[in-house]
Amino acid sequence: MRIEQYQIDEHNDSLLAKHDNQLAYTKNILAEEGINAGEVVKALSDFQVAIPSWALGTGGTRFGRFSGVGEPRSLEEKIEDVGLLHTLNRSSGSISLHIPWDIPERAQSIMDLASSVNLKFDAVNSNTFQDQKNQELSYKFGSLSHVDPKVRKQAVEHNIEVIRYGKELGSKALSIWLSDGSTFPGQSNFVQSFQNTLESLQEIYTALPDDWKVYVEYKAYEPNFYSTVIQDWGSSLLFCQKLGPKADVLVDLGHHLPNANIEQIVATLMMEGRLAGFHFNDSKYGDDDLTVGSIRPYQLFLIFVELVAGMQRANRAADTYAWMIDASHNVKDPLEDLLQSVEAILIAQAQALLVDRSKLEQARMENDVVLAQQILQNAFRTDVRPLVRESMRQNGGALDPIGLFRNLNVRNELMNERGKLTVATGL
Ligand code: RM4
Ligand code: MN
Ligand code: MN
Repeated sequence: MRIEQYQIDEHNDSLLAKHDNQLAYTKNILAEEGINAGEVVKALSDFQVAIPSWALGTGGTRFGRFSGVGEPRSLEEKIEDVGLLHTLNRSSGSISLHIPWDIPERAQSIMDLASSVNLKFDAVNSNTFQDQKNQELSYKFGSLSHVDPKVRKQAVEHNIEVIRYGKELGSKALSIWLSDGSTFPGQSNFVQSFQNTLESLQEIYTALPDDWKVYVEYKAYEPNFYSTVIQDWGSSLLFCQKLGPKADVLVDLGHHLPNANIEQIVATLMMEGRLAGFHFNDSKYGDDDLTVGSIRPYQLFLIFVELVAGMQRANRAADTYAWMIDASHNVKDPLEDLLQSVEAILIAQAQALLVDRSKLEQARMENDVVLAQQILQNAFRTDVRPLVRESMRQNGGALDPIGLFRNLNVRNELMNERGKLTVATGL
């Protein structure tokens, strides 16, 4: 299914009067604060968030999975789905492939299909957290860190194969998330596991093309429950520093222990120039992979306050980082959920752009704690949704992507095309 431009235009026309009013009001209140709303809209229009190929189907928990309808059955249909998202919001212009869940067998036709819906290929993701059919050696007790060099070799080769697939599609980065660790005390030697992992990563690093990066993702626990080899940003940074300049730290919002100050981690990584990018999601308890901004929108805003500051300090454009949604949709329609997540990201970014940085610095210098809090919360409590809608509209997208998705009965249409009982690979 494709959504045509005239359908978006008709939809926008029906909402334009209301939108114009809201936008004019927002512009006015921002102008009173000396903020140019047009610049904020421009920054939002430039911000693109990648969609992972594994997040287009209904996810499950370890207790079960309640499939939706019309889920994509192939990589082609996943590209079609991301294309639909991007047509609606113009902010999801790339897809991140997971190997081997989504192997691009015919690279050229996959690339043609993607470019026909204006998509690029983001980082490619390896998978050594599961065993695949016909796999020679098991990853039950680890992959890159395994005590047996033969298993490590197999895992290294898999990563190099993933780079090969990515090269064919024009990807520029390999994302590695390692589930390696131990579930019981005594099970593994921390130092040996670290060193084995480092050696394996070094081999992968050597195989990286010159213009590629490797993103090293950390996670505090799960699937291992006692220790994880790359458990936190410190270990991840350590690996990256030992590997070299092509390795950077990937932060997944859900991969921290409860109440971690993620915004401070972000500030530190950016200070060191080692932030690769983000896997966005939200959580209340663990790696819940919920819709971005659904549980802790203030935390998301505070993270963006640091991201915006870090990008300005480093004079780096937003598209030099990797932004991706890494969520699982157990009860919502995956496409609607992804639209909500992208919107939440743009809202947080817009709010962060409203923060009066020089006033904030002055308040900090004067230890005016009350004022510092007020400056942040004034920005957070501003309704920036008209700016987000305007950025999508200016890019040719819909003023209300979810509204249009529903009006056009997209899910129904997909169900008619693909059938009721389809199950996508993924989380
Ligand atoms: C992990 C991690 C990775 C993702 C897998 C599916 O928890 O977030 O980024 O590839 O899940
Ligand atoms: Mn992740
Ligand atoms: Mn995760």
